[in-house]
Amino acid sequence: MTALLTTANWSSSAWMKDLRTADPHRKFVLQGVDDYTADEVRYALTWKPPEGLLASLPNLEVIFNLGAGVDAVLSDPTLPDSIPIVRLVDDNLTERMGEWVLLQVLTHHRQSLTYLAQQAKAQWRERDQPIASEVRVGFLGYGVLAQHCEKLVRATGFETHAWSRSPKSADIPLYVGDEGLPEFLAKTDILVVLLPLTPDTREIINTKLMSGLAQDGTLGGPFLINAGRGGLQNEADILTALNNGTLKGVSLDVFETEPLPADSPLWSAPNLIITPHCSAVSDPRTVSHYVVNQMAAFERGEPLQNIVDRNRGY
Ligand code: NDP
Ligand code: OXD
Repeated sequence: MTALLTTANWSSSAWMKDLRTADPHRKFVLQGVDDYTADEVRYALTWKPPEGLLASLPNLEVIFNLGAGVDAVLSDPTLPDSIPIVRLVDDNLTERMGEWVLLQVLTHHRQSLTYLAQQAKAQWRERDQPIASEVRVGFLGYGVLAQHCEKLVRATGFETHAWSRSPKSADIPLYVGDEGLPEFLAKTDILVVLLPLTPDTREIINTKLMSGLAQDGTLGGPFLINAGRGGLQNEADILTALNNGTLKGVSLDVFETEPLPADSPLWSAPNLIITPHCSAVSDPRTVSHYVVNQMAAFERGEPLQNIVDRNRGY
């Protein structure tokens, strides 16, 4: 059963090689390069598929989204509504996100931007350093990625808590829904955003939310870290918050427009770290096995794993 690969700006040759190595018996075809007929395609392996592509495949049975976030695939107005969408859950991706989030938390906690600025001026000046257990790190979203990141941050000594859409058992304080948000924010010194982009979460990072963060913390003001999606944030509000002191520092891996335009004022904003949507990149070496194993299980009549709930949007 043929699997069609479409990877937007990723290196498709590496993906084709790893997929064919993971399952030498299956026919994999690359959209826009290989010859295939629309009728033969049973699986679409996609990252940001071109609008209309999935609707043009009459015998499509499963859509495998090659990333964890499915906002791009769900934004196609022609998306066939009866086909299951499987999203990516991959230990390698999760661990990479853990590294990035811990790095950003420690960077702000240990005042690295201040020390780098001092270094540029050959300035030897020790700053007061709060201890990690006095700093409260709050996770907006508490799914696969945030749960892993939270454990790492907690193991490093920080106090942690989280916010999610629905209640669940957790061994940290968990705040739920609109009612839980104000209290969650009021106890947060470093906010880590790992939400999916849905109609409910679009631009959730705005002036109102940032103003609700703790102002009484030992770091002297709150910090924001977003690796979820750029559409979660209002960038003008973030700039205002940095400039008027509502936020002390920010790390962003995702942006309203990607690549971030060269003339974006974010590039020169104070105390802002920018990374180019690279906190947790899908690696074909591990993701190929995830997809190949799921296709084989599906053909044995077993249930697919990590199916997207289209009503929730993630
Ligand atoms: P999950 O689906 O496992 O977790 C999503 C979490 O967000 C859940 O805790 C969910 O709540 C919560 N949530 C969703 N909607 C709401 C809402 N309206 N109010 C409150 N909480 C909400 O996703 P992952 O952890 O795997 O991934 C999260 C996101 O990270 C992805 O969607 C993607 O956008 C982004 N990502 C970014 C990467 C990068 O390189 N920058 C790489 C990979 C992912 P509940 O638990 O109640 O369902
Ligand atoms: C993802 C991403 O969603 O890389 O996996 O952004």
